[in-house]
Amino acid sequence: MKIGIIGPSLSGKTILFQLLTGVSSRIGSKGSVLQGAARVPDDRIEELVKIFKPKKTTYATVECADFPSLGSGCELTGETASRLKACDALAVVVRAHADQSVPWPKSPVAPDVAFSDFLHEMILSDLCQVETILARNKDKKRTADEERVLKRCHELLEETKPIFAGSWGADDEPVLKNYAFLSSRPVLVAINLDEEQLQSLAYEGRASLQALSEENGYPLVEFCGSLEVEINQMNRQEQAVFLAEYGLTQSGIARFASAAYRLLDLISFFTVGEDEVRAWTIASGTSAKKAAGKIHSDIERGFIRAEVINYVDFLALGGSLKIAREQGKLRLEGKEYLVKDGDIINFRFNV
Ligand SMILES: Nc1nc2c(ncn2[C@@H]2O[C@H](COP(=O)(O)OP(=O)(O)OP(=O)(O)O)[C@@H](O)[C@H]2O)c(=O)[nH]1
Ligand SMILES: [Mg+2]
Repeated sequence: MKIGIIGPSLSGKTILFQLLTGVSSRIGSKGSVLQGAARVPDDRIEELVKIFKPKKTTYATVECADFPSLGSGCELTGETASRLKACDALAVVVRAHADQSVPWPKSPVAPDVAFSDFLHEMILSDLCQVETILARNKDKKRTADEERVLKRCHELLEETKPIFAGSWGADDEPVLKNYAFLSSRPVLVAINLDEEQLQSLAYEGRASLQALSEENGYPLVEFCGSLEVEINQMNRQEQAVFLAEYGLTQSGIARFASAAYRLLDLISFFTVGEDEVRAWTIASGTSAKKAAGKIHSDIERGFIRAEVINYVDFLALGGSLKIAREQGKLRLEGKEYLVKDGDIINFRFNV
């Protein structure tokens, strides 16, 4: 599962990507897509570390890809569109700050205009594809599901709506997945502000960005690229004091990573102990047996039972596995159990 960072040129994509992943863009040549993993902040991990004092701590991560810039109208070439399809979600970075030292590709563009340009490009690219499919395969037999989904996609796109904004049922999902239209992906809108805008949350285009976000179900993250660079150099305590001045509790990078994780519909389960406290990433709706396979294929193969307690219940019991066990609060779950976000799991297996 991967989120692609895209947007008009000089909007702040690479700065965001570098701070998220620690990967320097100088490694890649111009025009290539760089990949890296961003740590997903999690207060629960921090609590678990206090309790278990492990030798090692491992956070969940989310895969990010930094794309080369789009033109000033966010034109999507066929090549970029197909490269973006390798991503499960998109983060569109648009610029609200007007810092003179950062040039505009042509003339200044308000962030809502830039975002709706991108949205239209994505819709147009899908519309072309849907029409080609519908025309090319006129006499080809399609299943009723395919026919219905394609028609509905066509309707939405003609109304300039992304496919993601449609209401889809379980029968539609496999078809949508198969065609992999760009606008069927969830989108995060990341708005690069200057410091004053971050403080006042007043900038041109904010209201219409919020309307677009609401209409389509796209979350927004507001950040200030240059401030994030400073925050990145501070220790935890300094960060907290600094962020409080902006009425924030988390850096833009942290908010972005969390939002990307949610957008990709990922959840975490934990394994705990003196050696390691670790978050493991799974898609929501993953069974206990499959989740075990994340740790090791042997554990999946030899799966017997999962001993489970949710983080919330664990904390309510004073953070003691011993007490949880004594009180019978460690549930034994079978292989079909659907793992919940925050489950602390000990897998019992046989090799
Ligand atoms: N003043 C100011 N400058 C910023 C901010 N965010 C990014 N920049 C600067 O803007 C320039 C472009 O940032 P990048 O992160 O490289 O933007 P990009 O979208 O990756 O650019 P391309 O890949 O060339 O399209 C850099 O010089 C950054 O230092 C910000 O919040 N404020
Ligand atoms: Mg860049």
